[in-house]
Amino acid sequence: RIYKRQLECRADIFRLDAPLIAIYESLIPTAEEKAKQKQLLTSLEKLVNREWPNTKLYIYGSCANSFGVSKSDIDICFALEGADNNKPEILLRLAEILESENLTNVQALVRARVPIVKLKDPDTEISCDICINNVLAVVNTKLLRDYARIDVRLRQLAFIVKHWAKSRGVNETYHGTLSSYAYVLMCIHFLQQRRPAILPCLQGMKTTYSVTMENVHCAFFDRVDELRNFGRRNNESISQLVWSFFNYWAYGHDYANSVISVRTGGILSKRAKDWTRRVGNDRHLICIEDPFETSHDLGRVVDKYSIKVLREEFERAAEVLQHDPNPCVKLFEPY
Ligand code: 3AT
Ligand code: MG
Repeated sequence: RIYKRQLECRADIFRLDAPLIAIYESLIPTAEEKAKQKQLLTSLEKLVNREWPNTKLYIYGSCANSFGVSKSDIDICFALEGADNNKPEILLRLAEILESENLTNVQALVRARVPIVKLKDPDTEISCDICINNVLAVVNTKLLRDYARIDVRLRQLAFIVKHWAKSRGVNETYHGTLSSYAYVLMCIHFLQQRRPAILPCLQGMKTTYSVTMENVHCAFFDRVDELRNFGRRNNESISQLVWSFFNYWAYGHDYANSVISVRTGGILSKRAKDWTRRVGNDRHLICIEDPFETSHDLGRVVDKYSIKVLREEFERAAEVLQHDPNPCVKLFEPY
């Protein structure tokens, strides 16, 4: 299957630039929506501070990494020292407090891989997930946001890819497909690989930001304002990039041997990472290295059924972009 077919890009691909940009723009949350998210965070922080004074809530995930579309749920991290051994009790207490206020759909999911409290603000209809001390997620949120500030084509590509994945039902980790976080890493890696490159490898540059969290040393170059012109020697447009992205994952990627790695800005071998066989539930059928937790494969949720679904969807997208008379509708058609 690999290298089965690399299509020659259709000549009129540029006609898709305007509609793709229009879709991207329609998905961007409004300033009003961002302000409401901030307000909700502030009022939640006040509630939390009544029980736990001088603590802070941090937004992470798509509402903070700049890859959030309109009406996304807010992911919140409650930073509380010494809480790591009794997260369930704290989350249950937090749920009690939130329920006694004006919040609805409050639910503590204490047995999840990342235990959380879910809630909804009835005034704004915004839903939130609050977790405790998931600090690495706050750092990977910053890494993604910093990449997005270098070249606007990353945000455009990632919005289109996320919108496609949600429309086609392949953004559901509990069904064995990939998280939004994984798709954004795939987009960053893809733009690092263009020639000339559209994105640099921030973790391969001089360290200007570093923290150690959960025994993981996180270091990268974060003065991204200095990199605003980085991708200017590459003038590929969004239609070409979307086309190439899906062609890469449909026909170009070597699923048997390759690991994509934003951390190194390149491809690693599965053998070098010892990701060649199934260990427990980790099958490594599509390998996406976490930039900080390098033993963590974001493709580990994918199983032998869902890998087929994913690859068929990549191929479908490539075909639609190549041949369909109306690709911007067909690409996002509900499955
Ligand atoms: P949506 O717009 O909500 O689909 P998102 O970027 O908020 O996209 P998630 O809600 O799935 O994505 O995840 C929230 C954040 O949690 C994103 C990332 O900072 C972190 N995260 C998610 N999955 C992982 C993972 N497997 N390993 C480390 N961090 C993760
Ligand atoms: Mg989210």
